[in-house]
Amino acid sequence: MLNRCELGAVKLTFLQVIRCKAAVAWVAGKPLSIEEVEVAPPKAHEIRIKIVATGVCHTDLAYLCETSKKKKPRALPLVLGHEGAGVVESVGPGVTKVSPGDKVIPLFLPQCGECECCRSPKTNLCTKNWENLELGVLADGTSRISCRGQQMYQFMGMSTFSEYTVVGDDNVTKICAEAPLDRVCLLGCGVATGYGAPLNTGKVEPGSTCAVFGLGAVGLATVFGCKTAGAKRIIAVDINQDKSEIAKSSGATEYVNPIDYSKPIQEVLVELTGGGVDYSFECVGNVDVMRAALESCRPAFGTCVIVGWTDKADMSVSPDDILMGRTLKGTYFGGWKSVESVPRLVEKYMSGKLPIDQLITHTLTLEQVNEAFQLMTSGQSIRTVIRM
Ligand code: CXF
Ligand code: ZN
Repeated sequence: MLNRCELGAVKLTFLQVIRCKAAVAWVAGKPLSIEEVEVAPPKAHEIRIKIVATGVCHTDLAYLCETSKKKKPRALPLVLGHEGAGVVESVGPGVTKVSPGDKVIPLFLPQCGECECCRSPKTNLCTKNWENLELGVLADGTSRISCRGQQMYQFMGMSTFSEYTVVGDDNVTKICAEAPLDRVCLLGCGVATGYGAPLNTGKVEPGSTCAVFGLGAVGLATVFGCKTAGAKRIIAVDINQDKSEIAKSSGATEYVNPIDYSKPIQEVLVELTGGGVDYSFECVGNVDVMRAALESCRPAFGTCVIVGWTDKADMSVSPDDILMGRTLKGTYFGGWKSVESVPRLVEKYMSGKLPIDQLITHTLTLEQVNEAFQLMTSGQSIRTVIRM
């Protein structure tokens, strides 16, 4: 039984539904539309976040526009966005790790700390609530965002293209109070994924030769990760010549444009390196580029890491390439155990050891989210950040 003093400590708060703006995907492949949505209070073990900034990642657009090869069609209507940062507005019962006012980054990959994967040092792929996150709902099978009475799916349980969202408490991490949210939001996906790929998944060794395919935010963070790992040669590959300078300032030692050659880029790289690279990274999400990246690796011990996301087609691999000692791996969220690692990556950024600013070429409003997609597909932007 509670005594008077304990009773006095019990705070009863009645949380209200919040009406705010969100970018809604009603139809696959069509522009998002800005709507007034209702964001319900957080239930047990959930956190309602005021999103301050969100990056626009290529996966948001690919998910909206590409048809999955898997049998399931995309669940619509949907609120996209999975690279956000914000401030805790309220918490549901049972939440202990954050309080209102804390700065946080929502995480599409949870870290529950309890599942078999969380307990293993071999992987970061927490299995908590996995099916629901993929479906676009929270742990109880529903979403907290609705529009004119209709439930909206929450992309990967996130929906950062909304002024407010609700996420599970294993899908969030508290970061330092000084962090600029319109920069560190990129640690919610692109920069964490790219930077971790060579360090955690490829395990690039000092003196190695690396090739990075695709020089968006993920690819450039991968280049920087290769540099951090001590790679001697880092060959940046992209069909957009405009990327060559930023690739070099991110740590690339060479830039190669496949358009400049009549033969396949893998043959060019094998020749350039006298047999193939030690490590290659596919940061596009294109199955033909994935094959090229694998074939760029040297036999015997070359490793190819798939970093870019797609589910629209199968990739083809010649068994002979694998038989001859090449390793094909994939990375999800750069191999980072999310909750514990993202605050450290924020600290790294704050101390100047992890560049993010140069990747942010455009800052727009939520109303301009479709322009952000256009800037991305036309190759004009590296990352657009939406400030709410
Ligand atoms: C994706 C992978 C699929 C879920 C959302 C995030 N990675 C990078 O964009
Ligand atoms: Zn992403």
